[in-house]
Amino acid sequence: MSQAAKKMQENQTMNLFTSALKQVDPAVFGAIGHELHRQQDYLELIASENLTSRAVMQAQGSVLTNKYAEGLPGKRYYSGCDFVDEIENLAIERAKKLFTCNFANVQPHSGSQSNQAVYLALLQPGAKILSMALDHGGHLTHGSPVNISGKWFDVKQYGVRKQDGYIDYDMVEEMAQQQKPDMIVCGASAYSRVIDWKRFRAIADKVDAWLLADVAHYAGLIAGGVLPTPCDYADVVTTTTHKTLRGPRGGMILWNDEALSQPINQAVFPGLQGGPLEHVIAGKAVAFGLALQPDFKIYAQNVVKNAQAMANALDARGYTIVSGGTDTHVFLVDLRKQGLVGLDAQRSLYRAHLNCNRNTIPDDPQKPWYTSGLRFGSPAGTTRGLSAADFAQIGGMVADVLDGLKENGGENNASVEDAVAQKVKEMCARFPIYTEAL
Ligand code: DSN
Repeated sequence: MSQAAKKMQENQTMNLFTSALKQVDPAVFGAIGHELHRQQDYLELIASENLTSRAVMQAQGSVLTNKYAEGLPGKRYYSGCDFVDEIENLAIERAKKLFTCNFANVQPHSGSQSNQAVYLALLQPGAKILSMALDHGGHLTHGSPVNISGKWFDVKQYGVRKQDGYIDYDMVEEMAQQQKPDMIVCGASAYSRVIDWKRFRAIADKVDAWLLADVAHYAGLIAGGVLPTPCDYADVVTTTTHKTLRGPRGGMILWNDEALSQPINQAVFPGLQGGPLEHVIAGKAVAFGLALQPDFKIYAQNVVKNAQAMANALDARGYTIVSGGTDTHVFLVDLRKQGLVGLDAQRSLYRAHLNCNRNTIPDDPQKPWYTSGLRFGSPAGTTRGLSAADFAQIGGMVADVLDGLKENGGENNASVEDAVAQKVKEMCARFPIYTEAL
């Protein structure tokens, strides 16, 4: 090898292990920096998002990203797994403690894959599922026709009562008796009320169905003790780890009956996934450790108080809250009275630095791309340190923007949006987040 080639190889090796992203890839580094500024200057009101800890992000950005570890701790298909075993065992033990259950699989890459793994473990193709309809607050993976769950299973769906927006348990029971499903799925992504897990168990028992509770949205509130746990009632519980639980993006499966361990673990791997993301699992371990601290209980309580304060403020300004309010971190605004479309409202709020997502409301006359509703949530703002009084003020600012949009017939109202954006930026500056993106 020539001296020049040797030198080049040395440089590359040195660069690979020591050079920072800023030098290696200024384009990606720059975009990450812009995202940091966006998170600093916008109020995050998307109910499924949160601001995870720097510690979680450090664990995710670690050397663990290099390791293959198919299998489970102590039983891997690759060698060199001592330390990832230690980390994955920490995640499992902390998850079990946090949710008071006997078994946990922390390998699912997402909530969606957690649900797929449970279907694979417990059902055959063509099996019958009874679940909550997407436009009533359910989730795509609960049997939507556009999702694999809706394509591979025979799905019937329950919803909320027209008169009050609460889950219609009598309807669930009647449908279960008629349909005799193999599995009932409960849990939701846009439902703001306490879910009666015990009633779901009773219904599932009447028809001898599996009960799956998907608590992706509620996990942090359950861990924080402000919502009841389904672990005592459901055969299997699935969740994400990045929403109210405030960890890295990922999924997890929990259960109590040892007889389910083999089918569930084998469904995750090799049934569905390959190598687990051990760097993300390390982030999960860190997040679960933080959620076991006493102050996480205060956080969970504040999340609910803050969502309620914001929903009340919007209600006081004449906006319809689906089901009349919230017991959780999330609520839906029905925009039909104002004649607004969710897409226009979402865009207008974003110009005012208020970030939320448009969402279908029960029996929405609009298509899912447009919608007649907006979904708001308090997890990220509460992490930032905002109080109920701040959230009441945010509710007022949202109402200002929506009123402005209505006055302009659903078109931009730049003067209102700009004025609110200024106030939001001031509020964000009072509650700083990360100072560095990496
Ligand atoms: N995308 C998540 C949510 O916003 O609720 C669910 O998949």
